Amino acid sequence: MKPCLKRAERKMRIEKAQEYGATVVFTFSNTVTHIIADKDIKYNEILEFLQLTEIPEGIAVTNPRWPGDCIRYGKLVDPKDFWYQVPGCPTESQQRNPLQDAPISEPIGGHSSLPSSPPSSLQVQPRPPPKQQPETPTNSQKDALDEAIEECLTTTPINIEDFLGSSSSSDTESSPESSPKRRKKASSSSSNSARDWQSHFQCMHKHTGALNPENPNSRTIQILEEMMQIYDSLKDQWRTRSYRIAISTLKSSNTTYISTYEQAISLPGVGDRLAKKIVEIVSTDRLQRLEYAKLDPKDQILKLFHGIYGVGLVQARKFVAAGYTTLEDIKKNATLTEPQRIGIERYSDFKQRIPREEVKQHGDIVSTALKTIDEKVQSHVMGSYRRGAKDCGDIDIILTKEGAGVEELHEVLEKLVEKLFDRKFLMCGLAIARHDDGTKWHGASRLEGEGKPWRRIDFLVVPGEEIGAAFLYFTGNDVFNRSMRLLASKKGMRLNQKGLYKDVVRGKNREKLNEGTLLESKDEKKIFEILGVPYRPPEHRIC
Ligand code: TTP
Ligand code: MG
Repeated sequence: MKPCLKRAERKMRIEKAQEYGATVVFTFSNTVTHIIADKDIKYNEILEFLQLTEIPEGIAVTNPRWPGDCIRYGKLVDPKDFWYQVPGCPTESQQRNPLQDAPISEPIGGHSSLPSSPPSSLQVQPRPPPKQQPETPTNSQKDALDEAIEECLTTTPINIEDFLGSSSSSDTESSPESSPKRRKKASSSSSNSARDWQSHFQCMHKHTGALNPENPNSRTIQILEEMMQIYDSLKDQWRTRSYRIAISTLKSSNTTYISTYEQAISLPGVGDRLAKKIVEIVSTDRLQRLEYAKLDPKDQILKLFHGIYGVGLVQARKFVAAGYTTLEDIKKNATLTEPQRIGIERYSDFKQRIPREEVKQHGDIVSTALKTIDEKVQSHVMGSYRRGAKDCGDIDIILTKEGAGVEELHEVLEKLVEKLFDRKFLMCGLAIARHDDGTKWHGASRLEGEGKPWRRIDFLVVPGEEIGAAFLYFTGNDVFNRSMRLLASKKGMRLNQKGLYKDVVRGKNREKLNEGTLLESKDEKKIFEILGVPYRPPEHRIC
């Protein structure tokens, strides 16, 4: 079933959907979650074309207005709303969807193998509201920026199209010059309105990441976060994004207990489905969709395989499609690269979170070894460790030296790796990526002692001049990074792990025609300053 991409509008829609994280497939399978038909196609023609007698439950069939509205409203609007229906589509009561009355409906990762009816134990008694919080926080708790953010969050719906659009990168960023509409907007902005639009960005918010037990919505946030993690692990960027926005909104509105549909739907970034889910959580103290997801064997297997080092989602899906159900199956039957083989052997080691204290010990071993190679080379533990996490997924270490370029640091890295293998700290190398702008080395390390687990460790070589931009990038988290880059882009600048630039000239398709002029790369705080963002210490960069 080769798609006809001759129609320009269809081609454009496909590209746009991919830009926003959709995976477009040209053969029908159980990984499909949405079928988007051209506007002149009827429901029975779709069935005929797909050679089906009915559309399997859990798959939404829509007209092209649906993806457009998802982008316009910055969330997944309900594909069952009548204006998205394809002509001839059976009405809800005609559809045999046993889940339709339950407040859940989204399939995860395209699987529709959900239990066929909601558990009989579903309770509908609303959970009693937690201890009431004072309606307004004291002024001393907020600064002017927080107030602007709060005002913006409660009065202005987040319209993703305002800051996403014809994208320039995988992060779907765009700059003010990317569309006439946006150009006009930017040029007519007063400083106040500039502040307003800036406050939509995650990087303008103070985030501690820790769940505030005082927040009356903390249970709702906790369950939504679990659900988001599942979507995230399945690389479902759309749903992950809308959950993230909703969670961020709930974290900000920490004085009101959100318990009704009306309250939930009035929150910025919360649409019909999420509002229903919030009500379900408040009413039943749990989310059925989350429980199904945890039970669904196919989701579990996909997650298991996707967790292997070196196995991406496409490969993981292939393993599932080949009928493998265990790591042992893959090990015995699949053709694997050496890193993937190690990824399986050390699966449980690599999956364990690493206690902060242990990350520090690994970091200390590296810095001690470095001193014997070149006293002036420094190592810094980055990622979640720098953000103050109590445990980390891996150990990210930057190697840098004042005045040194990549070539000099490459040599240091080579010697370091050799030394650390010799002293049996490094257990294996998994990948190495050498670029002109730096080198990444992936491997595993282990502390001395019986039965100590292997830990994933990454070395990143960063020239001394670029350390500020690298600190910013490798501290993360990734959403914070995207927000910062997006903000830079809105201001006509460009931010990457090497620096902040201005005057980047872009071509017709947003391709970069020059590198631009470097504004700052060495000093992390100056980058915040130039962007007009209040400096956020690493522990406040969790979105
Ligand atoms: P990671 O080690 O993947 O993430 P982390 O250290 O924040 O979390 P974990 O404890 O699970 O290891 O990446 C390190 C930083 O690199 C991350 O904080 C931000 C940046 N980064 C991105 O900006 N985008 C990405 O896609 C990745 C993988 C990393
Ligand atoms: Mg990390």
